[in-house]
Amino acid sequence: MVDTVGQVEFENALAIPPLDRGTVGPDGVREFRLRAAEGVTEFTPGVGTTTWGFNGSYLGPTLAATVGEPVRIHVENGLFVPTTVHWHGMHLPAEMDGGPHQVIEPGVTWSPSWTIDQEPTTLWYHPHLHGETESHVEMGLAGLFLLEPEDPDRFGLPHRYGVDDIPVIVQDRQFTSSGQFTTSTRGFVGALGDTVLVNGTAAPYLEVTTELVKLRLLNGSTARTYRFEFDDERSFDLVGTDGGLLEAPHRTDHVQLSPGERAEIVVRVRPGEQPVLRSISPDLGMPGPIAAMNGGSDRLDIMQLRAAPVLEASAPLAERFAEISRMNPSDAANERHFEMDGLQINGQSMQMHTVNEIVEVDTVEIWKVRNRMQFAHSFHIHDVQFQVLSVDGKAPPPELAGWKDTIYTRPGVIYELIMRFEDYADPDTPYMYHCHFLAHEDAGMMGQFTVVEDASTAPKVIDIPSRDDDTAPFTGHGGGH
Ligand SMILES: [Cu+2]
Repeated sequence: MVDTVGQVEFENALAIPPLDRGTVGPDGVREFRLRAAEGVTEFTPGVGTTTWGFNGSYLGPTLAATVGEPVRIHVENGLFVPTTVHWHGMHLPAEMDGGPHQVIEPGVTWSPSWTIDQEPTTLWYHPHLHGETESHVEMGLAGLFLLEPEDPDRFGLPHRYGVDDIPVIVQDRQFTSSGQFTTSTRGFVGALGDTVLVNGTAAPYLEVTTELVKLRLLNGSTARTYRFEFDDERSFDLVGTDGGLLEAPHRTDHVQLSPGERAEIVVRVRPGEQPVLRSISPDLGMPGPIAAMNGGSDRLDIMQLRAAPVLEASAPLAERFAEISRMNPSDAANERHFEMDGLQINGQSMQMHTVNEIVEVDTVEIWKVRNRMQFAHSFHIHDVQFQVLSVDGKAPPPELAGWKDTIYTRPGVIYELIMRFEDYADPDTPYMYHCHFLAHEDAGMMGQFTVVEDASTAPKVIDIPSRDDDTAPFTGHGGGH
């Protein structure tokens, strides 16, 4: 069990990843440049850790585009191994998705483009190379991708990046005695670190200068689930989940996120106070001793907020946001079942050439997902944001009532999800669905689906370009290059 509550000194100012709005070229496309490369990061002054980052040594810039805009991202692989970059939560053509089929070889630049066509929200990007996702994310390859509304002043939500709209990328890491990353402490869920980094900062504090501050929480960890709360158990407003705003702020005193999930919360502070964001014993739904081996008893100090002696007034938060139009189960053209058992889905492991599910374009489907184990899993679907119809036959709780792309699947519980596969038919390029515990995904707990015009003629086997180093193992943390 890890317990750092009350022991973290909060001596480092929280790093804010640079906001990158790219540049709009003559063709009207907003263009961004990312370069993945190895570097050295000092999480502790004087101790250099070998890390990977985009446009820097650890993590990457926060990309931002406005809903409706065409974008193009030039991703250069400056590493010594192949990688990919997946736009988690993004609705886009499969060949732009950055999954296991869009490999970027060392020295190569990949330039996907699409038009932002979904609700404003907090997305993120990270590698998705089959079998290597955990190691690449652990080394530091991840960043946020903000989809902004045309009218940022709407609903009274704080929206000044780095001032009252704060990225909070939470990751746990374990360090060797020489200060290098290691993933040697593992539960069934994967690597569990004893040091929390927020935006790559250990023991962070955030100076708050406004009455209301919005935190964009991303669980950027590979395996750990957090149950975020404040040390004084204050309540705050949960305003958004993975794919967009809730219909109304949900007043609560905690929010639980499994790997890959996001939550936007608005916190009110009083002058001079210093509340601590922490994670206390996430409810994993596993039997006690098993939960304890997977972080279920862990208590972690995350970040201190330091409110200024005088705070700038904030606009009042709206009591209601926009209505979410509910997808109707009677409109569903198809119902599929996904049984998670062991490290497989429906008794199958990920095969690069196998299309497990074929979906017809412009249809609504219901996916029923069940984790048959006593151990934790989660379920993430590419391309779409889904709505949760039911959890264990009951209406979803407020935190699952909005748009989601990743959901924690408690043992034994059936999650009924509904989604629309609006466009981008392509019978030859699959999207992924998978457990977002990255070690499970790497072990093959993943399947592929295509979105096609005509399911009766779509291939169930696809060609995959051969790669010389297809089976080359990851050379390990700490590099040596
Ligand atoms: Cu899993």
